[in-house]
Amino acid sequence: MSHPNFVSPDLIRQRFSKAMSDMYREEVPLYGALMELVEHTNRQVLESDPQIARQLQSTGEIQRLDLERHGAIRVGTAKELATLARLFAVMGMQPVGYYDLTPAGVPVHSTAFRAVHEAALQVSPFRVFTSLLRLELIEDPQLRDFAQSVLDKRSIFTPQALTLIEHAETQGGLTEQQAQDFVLQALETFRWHHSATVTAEQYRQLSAQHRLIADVVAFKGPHINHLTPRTLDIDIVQAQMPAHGITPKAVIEGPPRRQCPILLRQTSFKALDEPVAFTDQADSRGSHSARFGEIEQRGAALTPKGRALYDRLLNAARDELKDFPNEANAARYNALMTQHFGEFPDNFDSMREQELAYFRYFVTEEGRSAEGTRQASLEDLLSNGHVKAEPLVYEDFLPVSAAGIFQSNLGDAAQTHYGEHSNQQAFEKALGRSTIDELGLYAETQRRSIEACLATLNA
Ligand code: OOG
Ligand code: NI
Repeated sequence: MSHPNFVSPDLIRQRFSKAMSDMYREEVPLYGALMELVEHTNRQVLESDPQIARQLQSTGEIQRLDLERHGAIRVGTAKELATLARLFAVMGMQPVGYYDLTPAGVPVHSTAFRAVHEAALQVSPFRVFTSLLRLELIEDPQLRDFAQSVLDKRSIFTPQALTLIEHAETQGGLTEQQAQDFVLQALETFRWHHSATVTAEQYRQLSAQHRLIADVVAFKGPHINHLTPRTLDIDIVQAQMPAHGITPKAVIEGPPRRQCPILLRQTSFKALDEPVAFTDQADSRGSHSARFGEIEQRGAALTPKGRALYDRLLNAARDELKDFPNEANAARYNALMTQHFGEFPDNFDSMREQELAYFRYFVTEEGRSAEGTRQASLEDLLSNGHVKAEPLVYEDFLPVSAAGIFQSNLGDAAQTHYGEHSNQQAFEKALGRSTIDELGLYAETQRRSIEACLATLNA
């Protein structure tokens, strides 16, 4: 039972997301510029496209659009990951999905912490893509031991944050004062630190192994490396970024532009070179690049059948390109994507009829005022206009896209080939629990909405 004096986890998450955004805006000025561009574009789209405005109104997404962000962090040890899971749980966030990045030459595996119920997502859809470094993939045993010993020494949580997590777990929640303290204390874990925990030479060695390893091991904590707003038209933002002093990566990750957006499209700008003080230097003479900017456009969540079709078409386009998409082959890549995705129906009725996407069902005004619909089936209610279907928005990430985002920020070092691949079991052991299957969550939301419609109209 939740205590009447406790602040709801959803509200804590909403406040935390705002605090994170304020901190990042202060730390990374380009983030502010990107936010303005996204807000401006979203206003434009809503004014010029009444259908999108209507659809977002029906689903309630219009109210969460300006709040919508995802962040990303990378941690070094099982203990850090397990404690993060407890910290995020205080804010109603659970680990959803498992992403293996080793096929793309990035020595991590990941999950996304987020709210899981549509009502909670409505209050705050804040998500954090969280990666765990796979130290076992460092070939040099001496360097591996060194990295391990540096990580074992650090503590990425403030003592007060740890106490408040325990309070939340034993009391079942946090009071107003505790919730306020928690937001401030939790934020510290994600802050950027100018001072490194290793010498310049140790940094160089870690970095030579993989730049990502240096990013995780050489610092006091898992600084948030990007915070991504949601745009309603990613092509407009991508085209306008240069005019705002922001250079985007060569291609937009995810599906091509469509009438009916699906899954997730993302683009990013290159990591910034930032001054860093190594332990053997008195001033910030060194530099490190980790933090970058990203934007995303979200579309319909796909069913297993829709996702299989997406994966097949994406692979076909990439196989035909015969290379990672880059500056030189970007135009050809876009053309191949458009060509292959011609096979994916681009209207919501077909996607619904062929069970390619998940939908939410709503009783219409007509439905509310009509009588005599008792025991009608969902299809009857749809065809007589008493119920309408809106696509369910995709709340997760895409492994191939995530790899593309990692790579555009890591450069050549990301071409490493690892013999060992997916290891969800090891990840979940480190996490201290299993990850949730995202497809089950969408199916549940769809089912709840159908039941609610039938209960209203067939009562
Ligand atoms: C995460 C990269 C993946 C996304 O949105 O797919 C990502 C990272 O660089 O830590 O952010
Ligand atoms: Ni991201």
